[in-house]
Amino acid sequence: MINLGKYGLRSESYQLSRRSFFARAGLAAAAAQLARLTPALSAQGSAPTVAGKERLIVRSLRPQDLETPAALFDSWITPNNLFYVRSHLYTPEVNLPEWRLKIDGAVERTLDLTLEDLRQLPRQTAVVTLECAGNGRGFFDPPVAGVQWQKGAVGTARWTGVRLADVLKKAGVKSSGRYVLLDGADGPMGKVPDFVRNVPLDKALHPDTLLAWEMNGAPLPVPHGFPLRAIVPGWEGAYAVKWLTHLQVIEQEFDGFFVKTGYRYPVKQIAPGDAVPPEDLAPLTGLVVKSMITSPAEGATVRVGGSVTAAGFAWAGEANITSVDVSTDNGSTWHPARLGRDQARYAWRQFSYEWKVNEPGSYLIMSRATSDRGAVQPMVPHWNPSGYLWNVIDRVQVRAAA
Ligand SMILES: Nc1nc2c(c(=O)[nH]1)N[C@H]1C(S)=C(S)[C@@H](COP(=O)(O)O)O[C@H]1N2
Ligand SMILES: [Mo]
Repeated sequence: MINLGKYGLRSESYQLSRRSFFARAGLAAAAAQLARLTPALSAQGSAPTVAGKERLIVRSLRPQDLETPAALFDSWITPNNLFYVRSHLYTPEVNLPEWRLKIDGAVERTLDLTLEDLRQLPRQTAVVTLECAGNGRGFFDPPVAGVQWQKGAVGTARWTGVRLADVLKKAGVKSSGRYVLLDGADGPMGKVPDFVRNVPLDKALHPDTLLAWEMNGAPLPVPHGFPLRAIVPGWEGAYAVKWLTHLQVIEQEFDGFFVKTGYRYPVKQIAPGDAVPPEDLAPLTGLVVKSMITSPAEGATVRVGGSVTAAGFAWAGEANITSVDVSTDNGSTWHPARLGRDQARYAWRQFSYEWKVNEPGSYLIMSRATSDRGAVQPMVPHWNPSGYLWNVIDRVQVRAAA
């Protein structure tokens, strides 16, 4: 199916659903519209790319939504050039000499900080897995409007900066403060409102919550929020506000689209396709237990008589991974995978399982992670209207040939 999201024709939450679009326009009309809007592209007959991110799947060029192909994840730390990008709005250009971080609201002192000011505070580094709440949205049935992410709107980086708590301490949070509003330099775009988020005060004051200016030892790359972004570890990616310019301590939940409407999840189980009244939706917070097979690749051919390493990554937000089990027989039997040595709180674990391939045929390799809070990946998705938190047992189909 042609993915229109790939060509920047839509933005999450504002676009037509795949179903209604194709019902109205039909495939041929969609292709014609595509060709009109992207003449250079159809002339070359090749997919668009973004400088420095050439190996990523372009879900949208402007705003920039880039997905990492699952087969390219092969290290605990995701290199910056392979790290997914999710932006609701156009990427802002920030001029560092003019840039300031303003802190106001329910505080004793309003602050206006330069990056140099921030660098005077105690430095903090952490390896944290960042995942978009919409990762896997493309797998939901019935389909859900929004960027049709598959497996790769996730990555793990080493972030360096300061504790958000230390910055808030400098300002002096008043006892009436309940949330910290986070706003970046990106601004509204057509019908898409400004991207503003808020973090409950206890998570904002948690010593692991950061304002980061470095990603894997380099200054934050522009698509990832130069010069400063939030890292709210274990929580879905939309809390990690990029291009930060403004923190405000507020006394009640922020009344804007990306808090009151976006990033909300049903509080009770619903049937696939059902509408959910707003009072039955609550803000997303932590990521859920999940695993992803990155090798062998989907559709690969493996050798009968040989041994195949089934490998991937598993994560569970604020919880820790205790085990990953792998099945190669449609889920009849499960075998514990070996977990990689690299670990950090809030970071994914690598896993691998040596599979002896005895018979030719078609095989489904599956991975199922369990967390230290007893959560296990489900067999069946928890469908929800915005397509958040896909975490069904992962699967890769391969063929074994002599
Ligand atoms: N200012 C701003 N911050 C933002 C966003 C945005 O659109 N604007 N997108 C958020 C979302 S939805 C995600 S998943 C992460 C993605 O971070 P990345 O692009 O560095 O991977 O950034 C978050 N921070
Ligand atoms: Mo996201």
